[in-house]
Amino acid sequence: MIKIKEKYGTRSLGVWKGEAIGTAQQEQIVRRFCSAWGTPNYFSNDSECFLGRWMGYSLVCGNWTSVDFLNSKCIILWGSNPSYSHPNTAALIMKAKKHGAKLIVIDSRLSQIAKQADIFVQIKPGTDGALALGICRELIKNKLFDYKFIESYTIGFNDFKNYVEGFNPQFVKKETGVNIGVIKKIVKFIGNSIPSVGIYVGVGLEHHENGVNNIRAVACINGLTGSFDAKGGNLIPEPINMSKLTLYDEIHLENLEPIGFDKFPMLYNLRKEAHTMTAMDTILTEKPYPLKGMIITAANPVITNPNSLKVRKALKSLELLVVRELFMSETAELADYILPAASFLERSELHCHTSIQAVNLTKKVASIDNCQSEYEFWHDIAHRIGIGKYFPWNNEKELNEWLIKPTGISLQEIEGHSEGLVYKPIVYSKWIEKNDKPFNTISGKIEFIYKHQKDQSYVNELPEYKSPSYITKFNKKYPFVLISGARKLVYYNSRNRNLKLLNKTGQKPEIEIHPLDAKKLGVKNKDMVKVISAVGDINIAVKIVEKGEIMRGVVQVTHGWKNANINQITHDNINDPISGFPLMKSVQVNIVKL
Ligand SMILES: Nc1nc2c(c(=O)[nH]1)N[C@H]1C(S)=C(S)[C@@H](COP(=O)(O)OP(=O)(O)OC[C@H]3O[C@@H](n4cnc5c(=O)[nH]c(N)nc54)[C@H](O)[C@@H]3O)O[C@H]1N2
Ligand SMILES: Nc1nc2c(c(=O)[nH]1)N[C@H]1C(S)=C(S)[C@@H](COP(=O)(O)OP(=O)(O)OC[C@H]3O[C@@H](n4cnc5c(=O)[nH]c(N)nc54)[C@H](O)[C@@H]3O)O[C@H]1N2
Ligand SMILES: [Mo]
Repeated sequence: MIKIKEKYGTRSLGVWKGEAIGTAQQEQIVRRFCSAWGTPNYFSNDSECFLGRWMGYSLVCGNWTSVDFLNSKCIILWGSNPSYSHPNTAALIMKAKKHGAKLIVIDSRLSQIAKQADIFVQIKPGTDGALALGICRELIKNKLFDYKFIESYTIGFNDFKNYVEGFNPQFVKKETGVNIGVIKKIVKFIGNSIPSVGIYVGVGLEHHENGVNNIRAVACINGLTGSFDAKGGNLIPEPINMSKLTLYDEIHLENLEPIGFDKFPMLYNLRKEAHTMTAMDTILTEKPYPLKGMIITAANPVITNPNSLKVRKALKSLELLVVRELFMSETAELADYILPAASFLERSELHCHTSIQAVNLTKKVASIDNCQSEYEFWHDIAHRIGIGKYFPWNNEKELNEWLIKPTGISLQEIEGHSEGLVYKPIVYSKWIEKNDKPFNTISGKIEFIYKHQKDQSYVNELPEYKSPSYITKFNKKYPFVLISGARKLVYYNSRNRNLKLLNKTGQKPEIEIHPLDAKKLGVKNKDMVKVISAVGDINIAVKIVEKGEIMRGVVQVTHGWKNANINQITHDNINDPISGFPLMKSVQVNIVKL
């Protein structure tokens, strides 16, 4: 590290936090280290997870929201299958359904939760914005909106109203494949439930060329129905007042440009994230400056980032690659140093669950020699390289005590509440009390349009809809549309393929395909096919699904497999212009029988 600093400067070292340590305090420790060391290049899985949704909602209402499922009258799951991805949420939804809530699931596949929906809406990948704007048009036409709320608490309604005029049911049907009758039924369900309409957007909407604007369009449904912060709607959670681990207020690195900032300024401006995909090009080209070292913790980008052959080549060419892992992952195999990391069972950390406004402390239940917790690692390395003053706490416990102090809650109190200690009860319609700034947007109101372009944020004024390239630039060479990464119940991203017990479930990499498409290709179950995109190709076994399970012409492959790694064919250089997210769904591909 010191050699890299002397030769190229501090910014030439990056740090990458993966999904396995989530977004809790561990992320803040990594960010703290980056600032203390002097690099703006904090990377994470959030270059391709969650931030697309966060931005979409934040641009409209100033926050990421959480759905008040149990009180909702109409729940819309949009590109999410919690039955597999978040079973606890699925259980809440089923409970709400028992109490009379209607469930609408909008997905390109008949997912597990879609099978339990009152309305399953099968949609062409990447066209969700058109459906959302079409729904808004019908709500406005039928006067199914909260007029008082709109008048006092929103901006841009008239421009938005004019814009959605173009999204008539005939156009929406043609664009999305959703029948006019279904659109009208969705509108009726929403209209009957105002304001208790809870919409949850999943990762299915993020990995597209127009992801953020599509999500903004969805959030506008909440805006029209006044369901932001309403009982049974999308709540605006109140954060806990813990000490801040990040050093952004103290250490300013504005003169050092983060990687990807020129292309996707919102990612850094709003979230202080550098862009992982651009980082691979930077490593290989040294442009705009050399990136020579990377410390990776809890991530396996060789499998999980798009264009994985490029990722492999780039990481391999680094002067220093350190990987903190529990297992010999495909990324660890490339490392100069592999450091054993303590798992969640070996750590005692504070977790804040904003959706229920509760905090809890994980219990350390195991200890394995030489495995360092996140804090121990960053603490020890900081003390060796002369930035120890930023890591003054001797252990996790001291750190946790410092973190929780401003809240007035003690660690002991939290320990007594393994289910989570509520730090603030949930209050609805908080905006009514906040006269000066009801919502956390720049204008303080719900923004149907965004009028703050001067920060070169690449955000369009309106939540504009753009057809995916597979529609506008249909290429005969690639007649199929691939959606990748639909979660299965076993396995978690690239994890756990090495666990014998889970392997007994018999899950294998496969491409899910419509029976008529299979027939046309002349393939049967378990036949091997080559799937080819403009980026690369992979060989994979066929799984023919039931007729209604997937649309004709659409195929699905779950990510995470090393022998049939779908990210070998996903795009790192076709990105959502606002979030920078890669095109991993709506990918144009060809399929050839082997
Ligand atoms: N068991 C398990 N749980 C997990 C994970 C795991 O790998 N395994 N991963 C975790 C992670 S990192 C995340 S981010 C979350 C994600 O959690 P979710 O957001 O619930 O993700 P999925 O379960 O994949 O559901 C996404 C759905 O979007 C659909 N979809 C794809 N493209 C489109 C589209 O263009 N439009 C629409 N409307 N739908 C589309 C897919 O068919 C899929 O059913 O899950 C987490 N939980
Ligand atoms: N094609 C396609 N690709 C995708 C997606 C998709 O939908 N389609 N989804 C994307 C999404 S949403 C995400 S979040 C990313 C996730 O991608 P990554 O951030 O790479 O996450 P994982 O694949 O879960 O890898 C986590 C690694 O951390 C290790 N690990 C487990 N526990 C610990 C721990 O406690 N400490 C440390 N240090 N290491 C640990 C595991 O062994 C594993 O190797 O994948 C993305 N990739
Ligand atoms: Mo994720």
